[in-house]
Amino acid sequence: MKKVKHSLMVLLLATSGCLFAGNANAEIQDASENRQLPLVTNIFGRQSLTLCGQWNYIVDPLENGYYDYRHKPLANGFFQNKKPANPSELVEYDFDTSPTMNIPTDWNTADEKLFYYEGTVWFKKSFNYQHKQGMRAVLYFGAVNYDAKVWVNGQKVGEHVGGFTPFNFDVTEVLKDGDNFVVVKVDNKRDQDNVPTLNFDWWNYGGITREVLLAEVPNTYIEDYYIQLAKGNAGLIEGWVKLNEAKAGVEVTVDIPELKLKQTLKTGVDGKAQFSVKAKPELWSPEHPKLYQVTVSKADETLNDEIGFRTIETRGREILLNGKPVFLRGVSIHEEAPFRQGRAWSEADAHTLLSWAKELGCNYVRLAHYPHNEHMVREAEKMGIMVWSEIPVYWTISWENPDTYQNAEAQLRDEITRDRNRCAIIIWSVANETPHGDARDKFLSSLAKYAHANDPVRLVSMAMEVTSAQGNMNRLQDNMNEYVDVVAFNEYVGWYRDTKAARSMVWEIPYEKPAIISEFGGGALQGWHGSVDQRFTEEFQEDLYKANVDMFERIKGLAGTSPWILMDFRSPRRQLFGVQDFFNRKGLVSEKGIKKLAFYVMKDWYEKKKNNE
Ligand code: GCB
Repeated sequence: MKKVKHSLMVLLLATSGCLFAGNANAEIQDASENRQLPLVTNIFGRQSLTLCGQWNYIVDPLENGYYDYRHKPLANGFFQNKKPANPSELVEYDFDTSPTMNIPTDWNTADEKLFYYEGTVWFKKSFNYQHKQGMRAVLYFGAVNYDAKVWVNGQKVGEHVGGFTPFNFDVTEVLKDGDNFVVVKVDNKRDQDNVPTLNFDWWNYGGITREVLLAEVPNTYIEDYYIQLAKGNAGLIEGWVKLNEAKAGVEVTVDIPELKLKQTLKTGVDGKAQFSVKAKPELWSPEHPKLYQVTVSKADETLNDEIGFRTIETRGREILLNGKPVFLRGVSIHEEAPFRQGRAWSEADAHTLLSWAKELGCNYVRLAHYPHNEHMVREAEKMGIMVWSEIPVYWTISWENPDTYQNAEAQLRDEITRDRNRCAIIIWSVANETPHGDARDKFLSSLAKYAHANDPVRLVSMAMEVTSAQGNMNRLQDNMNEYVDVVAFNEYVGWYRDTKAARSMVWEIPYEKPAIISEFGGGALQGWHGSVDQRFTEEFQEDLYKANVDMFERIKGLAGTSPWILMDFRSPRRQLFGVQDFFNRKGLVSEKGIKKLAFYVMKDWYEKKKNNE
């Protein structure tokens, strides 16, 4: 059997500048098993059949459906969805009589027996399909945490690692008219070399956590497009349309009727058509989140989108939105479902979380610590909220492992590909709280360069740590300062350090760049009241916030803040019985949606900041 690496690797090598060469995914056995396609963007704007809903599942802690008793991969694993041919045949599993889960969901909250489970679960969905002449079928997953192996009608179509980015396969050749089935083996075991690594402060929700779709596209289709303002130029819209094939002379059109702007273009030999056109769009901003209807089409294909136009730049220590200085009144958010717990994934989840952010006075959110679902970003855009989007390069990744680097870069690539037309996104963040060192510097600077090379307009940042604090003097020092546009750092004055000292703290940020406090905060159990000296009371948290905002007034060049965090979230690291109960309690809002006292401290401060602008 011919061994091939996953196509992801080929793509990665082509784009990474080869600083780190490696294979982000496991080896797969045969070329016919790899049907992964570059990401098809604007998936919700395409003709598609939903594969959301009830999927049968089988919990498989020993991967018995994948390996034989010698731990060799089975030719006849659960992916065959086998049925006994006669009553005497032994088949020790049956998807159709197994329980079901309503996808998308995480298994930890969908089945209480799986609350702490980390391992393999098999999922199966049957569906009906009729092939249409001249069309291709693309099987799309919004996200699967963490390792997904996918089969259609018993044939392997590919694999993917990384729990928060979309991926898709061309399944045209393996579908048949009538009944079909897809089987996914999902494994969320943590590993040192993964991204994120073994240790992180959030729940490792496993499963098919975002939508699954079967999209239909013409044989030659519009794979991707980019339509945004040129860097720093509010009068020039530029972009490109890219086909899935390197086919020259195909006519494609970009139409923005409200701007009376219609560009008819021809693809070049690379299958790409570029344009650049003068325009005077109303600019998108938190006060005026104007979006335009945009149509990208060719003879047999029409894609509709809503796109906003804004410029984002820095000048000295300022961030400029549409050429004007803006203070980022933010809050950090985990992709954690309000009220019901579990992974958030829907438009409704996004709306609830972002409405709380709005109520807090936010014009900006930090979507921590991984790319959130597409609805979250689109909803933020509609609501006029700027976004920091992040990949889970968190704490102590395997800096020296080329596969780990390739994995991180692939996640960054897919995050940018999915959201490059979302004007709400102003910052790509490549890391959170990483330990200083040469290998880490090489890893992170490569990611920052990659982000800049793949997105000509947005800013790049990362959440750093304060490394030198002496007495009341804090100094930010990080070699990565030269690779980022915005320096950001997490500080926990009043919680992990220097309790009650924030009011006398002095900060020195020795870089002529805007600075954001990407995290600060402390825990409180909603409804627990007591003295300002009593940890975990609402009063302690409230006082910590008062002292911190007082301190912020004295930080030169402070361009924004995103307190940690909007809502209490599940974390296995938070074990204090009766207080944490596996929740990180640093939320300004409880998991039940009740606001804590500190919420109002931040709200008042943001109101003042806004009025002073
Ligand atoms: C941090 C991390 C964040 C944690 C938070 C905490 O610095 O970036 O992921 O949840 O602190 O609560 O300790």
